[in-house]
Amino acid sequence: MPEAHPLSDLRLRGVSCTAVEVPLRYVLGTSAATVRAAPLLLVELQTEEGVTGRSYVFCYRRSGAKPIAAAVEDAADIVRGERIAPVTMAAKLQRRFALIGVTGIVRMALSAFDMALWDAMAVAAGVPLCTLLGAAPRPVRAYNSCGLGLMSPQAAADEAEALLEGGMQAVKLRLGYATLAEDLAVTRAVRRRLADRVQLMVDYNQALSRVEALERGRALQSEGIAWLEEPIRHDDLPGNAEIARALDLPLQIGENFDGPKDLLRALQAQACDLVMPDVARIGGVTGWMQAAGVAEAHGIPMSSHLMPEVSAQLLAATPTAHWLEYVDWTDAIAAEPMKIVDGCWPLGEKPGSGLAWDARAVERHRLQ
Ligand code: SMN
Ligand code: MG
Repeated sequence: MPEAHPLSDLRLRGVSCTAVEVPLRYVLGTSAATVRAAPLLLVELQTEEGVTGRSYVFCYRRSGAKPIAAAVEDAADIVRGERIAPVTMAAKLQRRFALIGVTGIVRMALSAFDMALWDAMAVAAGVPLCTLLGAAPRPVRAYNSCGLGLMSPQAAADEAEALLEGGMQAVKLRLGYATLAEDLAVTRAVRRRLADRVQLMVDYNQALSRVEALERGRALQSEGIAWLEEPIRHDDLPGNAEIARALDLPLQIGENFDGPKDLLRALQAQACDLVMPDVARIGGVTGWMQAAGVAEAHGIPMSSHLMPEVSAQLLAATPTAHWLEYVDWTDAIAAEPMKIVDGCWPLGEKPGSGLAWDARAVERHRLQ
């Protein structure tokens, strides 16, 4: 275990970014795109004291890696030499990036930088990130979000069953076929294959119009589903509010919230029953903790989106923690892939947010 350092004495030296593309064990065909390999940007932050902080973000497209890396390096240049202080640094960086706009790629870069800062602090303190945030490490309930893209009912049922390894108690199915009949056929095939105690979430990836969402949502209400995710455009708040009001199914949105204010606006508009921010869009650890306070104030359960390593740490410190979205994407480059135990992500006593890479695997999957 590395030596602990006083947090008052930790200064930013610099960052280095590495883009990789990791193959997915389960191909993920959503109504929006087919993901066969995931482009990730790995961020490594150095301090003057020799402590390293790590983070990564999913770039969605290969072309995202370079501009996100450029913005991470720009952010580090702005606060280089300063004492590591993520909240203070976030305020300064948001001012500096205000005119280009703290959204999209810039938001992802600042989130990645923030996560690496927090990781460095937790590593320096010799404690898991959740401990630094005031929470005791505990197992975090996870659903398996690998695979279960658009496919035949039989193939989906087979894949759903395979995804229960590790004692998983929930899986997520992508919907948004051409017809409601196909959505229903796949949902029923999967539901029939799973034991009653296994929860089934469904995700439309914003495929539907309001009218279609109401029709399909009503049809799905009696199919034993735990939540209906992103049936329509994520930013149509009145539309989402109408769907949330009309259906008994809990409406889940949040992976596209751009900063904590988007979460606040969605809850003020009563646009959903559940939220699932993405740590790389909500503003890193700093933005997540602000969002968690807003969710708690509204009594809304909060789940995560991708990046399960840091998300598990954050959910342990989230008052209304609901579900961790588990994906195995970093297994290909992890020094030690995480194993789900009894349906939970086990949070141990390892310092930081739990990221350590296998250097040779990173080299093998590196994007030029
Ligand atoms: C999703 C989004 C982006 C990439 C893969 C999967 C999906 C989810 O919406 O919720 O996991
Ligand atoms: Mg989704």
